[in-house]
Amino acid sequence: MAPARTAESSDQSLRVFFALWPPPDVARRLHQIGRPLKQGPAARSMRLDTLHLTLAFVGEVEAGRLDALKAIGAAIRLPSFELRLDFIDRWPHNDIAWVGCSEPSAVLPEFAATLRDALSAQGFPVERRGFTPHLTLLRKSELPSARQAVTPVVWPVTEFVLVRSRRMAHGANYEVLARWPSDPAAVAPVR
Ligand code: 2AM
Repeated sequence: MAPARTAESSDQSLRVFFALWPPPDVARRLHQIGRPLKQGPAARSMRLDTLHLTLAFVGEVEAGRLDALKAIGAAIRLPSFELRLDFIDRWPHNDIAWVGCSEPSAVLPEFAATLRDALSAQGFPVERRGFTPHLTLLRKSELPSARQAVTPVVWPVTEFVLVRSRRMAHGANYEVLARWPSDPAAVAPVR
């Protein structure tokens, strides 16, 4: 008989990414923005508990490499900062409706770049396409592809997380594997 495999045996592969996860009150306000936007028969709202802003999508990794990912997260300091999400838009290439910042803080792209460099240096595949900070509200949306201002939602960012994604029949299910608090004293990403 083949040896039993535990849920996290080292040859198991996991789909993972680094993200900012909104606190419950921010998630609720963002979810409320998405609700009236559900245009089109196939449009699907992201569930309240799944809202996030991706910093670096890593993709499938061997479970045995999780410690290396956690070491990367632990070695980078995220400055504390505020995100002011104030418009919605839709990308025609993938039909997602998302919320973004018209005046993005420089911290976010700098931090995402630092994270991606660290991942790359450890041999993890990272997407090199430009980083557009966005938080997906709807998939398969038929919202017009034109920016629309929304009542700003201010998100005090106090941590970043490593997340596992499992694809289920009803959509993705996310599990936070590790979290790192931001550093109020840091002014730029430090590695
Ligand atoms: P999205 O919100 O723009 O779809 C988990 O899949 C998260 O990683 C999603 O939030 C998704 O962003 C993001 N992501 C970035 N690149 C991805 C890729 N190549 N495949 C799947 N998800 C990706």
